[in-house]
Amino acid sequence: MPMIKDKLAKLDTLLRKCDILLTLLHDYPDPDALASAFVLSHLVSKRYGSQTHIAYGGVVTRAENRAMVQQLKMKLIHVDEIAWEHYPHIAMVDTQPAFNNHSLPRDIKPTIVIDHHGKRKGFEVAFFDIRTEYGACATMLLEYLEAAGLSVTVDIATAVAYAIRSETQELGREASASDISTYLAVYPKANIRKLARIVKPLLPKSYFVLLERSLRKAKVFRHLTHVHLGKVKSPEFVSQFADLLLRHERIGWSLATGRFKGKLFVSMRCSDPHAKAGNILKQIVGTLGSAGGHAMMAGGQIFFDEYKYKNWQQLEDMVIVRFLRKLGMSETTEWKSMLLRNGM
Ligand SMILES: [Mn+2]
Repeated sequence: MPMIKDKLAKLDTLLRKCDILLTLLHDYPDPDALASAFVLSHLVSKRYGSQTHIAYGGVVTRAENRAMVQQLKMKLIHVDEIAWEHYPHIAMVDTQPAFNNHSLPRDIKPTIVIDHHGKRKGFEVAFFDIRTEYGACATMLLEYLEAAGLSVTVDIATAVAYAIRSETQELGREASASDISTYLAVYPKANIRKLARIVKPLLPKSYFVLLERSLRKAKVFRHLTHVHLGKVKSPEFVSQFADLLLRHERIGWSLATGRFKGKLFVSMRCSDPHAKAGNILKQIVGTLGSAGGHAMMAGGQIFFDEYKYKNWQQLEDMVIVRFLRKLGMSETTEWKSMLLRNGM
């Protein structure tokens, strides 16, 4: 890995005298973001003797993600409690300054960006490593740890194993050869009991209530499905339901929306590895908000402007009309209830 050795040498020059590093995650951090920060913090504390803090915005609601934080005793600080000026160096993982899915103040510049999403122009940092061919950002971080000759602890192995599984849907979605070989390398070192508690956590009653309500609202047309979840307690549920609906055997595209804090969150999934879900959702959202993603998965947010839209439903309908148009379908499509239709 000559490239990674060069990158590590560059990190050395930047962080050799670093007393404290803050790693910032995207809001509502997912397992890939959590594991990436966990590995980076370990690397930096072992290699440079630095203190490390991890910050996030939003909340961690999803049962699996909460279990991950608890089982691996991850110490996280909410951005509301961060005094940014205390950190001479800030790293961002699984996101970038030009994205709007994180809580980095506009006047603060990070030193380090390590991500696997397509590079958005308009930011300059001393160190960046962006590899879009990687299914999980945590895979990239583990390569740094190995290049540094540091051992993979049980908790790191557990975190990375779960991150790769969850981010690539059990290695079935956009997993590269590096993701697979990393997963196979960390799995034997992971704490299998902890991993099981993370993969299959106990679920609160509210999860089942939401599941029932959401399935009732799910609509299908040919190989397409969508659901408007309405008001959600966390945007995490939107991506979770887009994933779930795509598992329907007759479905090739799924789209889920949820209303949260003045924004409509949209998640889109596709079963075709050659699709361009990220680009399609960017076009659907257009200038109304922001969106991004990969071939088979995409996410975005649209601000609900009360002067522009009659109500939330108008905005939700508009997203579906644009979704149909992008896939070359008629806008007058008769959506049917997923559960009530015979034979579905
Ligand atoms: Mn990721």
